[in-house]
Amino acid sequence: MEDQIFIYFIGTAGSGKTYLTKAFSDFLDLKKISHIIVNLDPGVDELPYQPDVDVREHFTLDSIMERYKVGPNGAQIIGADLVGTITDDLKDEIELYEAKIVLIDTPGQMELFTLRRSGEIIVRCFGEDRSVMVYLFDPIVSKTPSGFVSLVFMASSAVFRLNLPQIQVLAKSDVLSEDEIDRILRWSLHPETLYDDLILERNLSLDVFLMLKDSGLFRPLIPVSAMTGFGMEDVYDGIQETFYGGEDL
Ligand SMILES: Nc1nc2c(ncn2[C@@H]2O[C@H](COP(=O)(O)OP(=O)(O)OP(=O)(O)O)[C@@H](O)[C@H]2O)c(=O)[nH]1
Ligand SMILES: [Mg+2]
Repeated sequence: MEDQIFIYFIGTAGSGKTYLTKAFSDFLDLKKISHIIVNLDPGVDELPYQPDVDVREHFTLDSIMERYKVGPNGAQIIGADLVGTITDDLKDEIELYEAKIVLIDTPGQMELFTLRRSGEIIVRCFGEDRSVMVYLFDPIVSKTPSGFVSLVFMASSAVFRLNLPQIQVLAKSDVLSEDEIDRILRWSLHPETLYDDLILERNLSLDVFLMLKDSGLFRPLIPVSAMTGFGMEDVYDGIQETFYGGEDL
């Protein structure tokens, strides 16, 4: 379907991808925008949403462990690689729906999607010009300057690998105090304040920091909460901005 948009939710394990996928889907429901959810995590037991397309219809972590006689970590890697072999099937299943937006919930550990070839294969197969990633910053990791910088590096690696536009969100912002949120947002908007805080905690060469800053990979973080629905409109605006320069989808 032309004009279909693919939104990939990507972040470290437990950062809130699955619940944010659900919260954004609820928001699109309210706006009456047709969309579907694709679950790419073969290891998940329970989901807070009903996936329209589900990798578990093809294989699960348990089926891989049994078939290949491997433990859970090995099965995760095999599962990530197997996804790359069924992309055409998934694409056919997605096309049956003719939905305007396709929300894609990616597997637990982000490296399974960003570092293994299958992530790239999926993005290319589904259509890279119509795709954007929402990168989740874990709220607890984001609280310290070194944690925040580490997440910027990880977000950068996802852009570098998948070559997609990226919207950065501060996930589960309801677990942070207002002061904490303000401080983290300030770092994302004015990275020089981050450097000042960072050198109190860790020794990072100014050259490395300036390289990161000048790479353009610091984005204004959008605070969101899947729990309260906070920030969904801002994420939506960010996506519109990416594709239509701000015009409504
Ligand atoms: N307080 C709060 N908790 C949240 C929010 N979003 C998710 N959680 C909780 O955080 C935990 C992990 O959330 P998930 O959405 O499953 O995270 P994930 O990134 O999909 O996790 P994996 O796929 O297992 O890596 C769950 O127990 C959620 O209840 C949020 O906005 N606020
Ligand atoms: Mg998940």
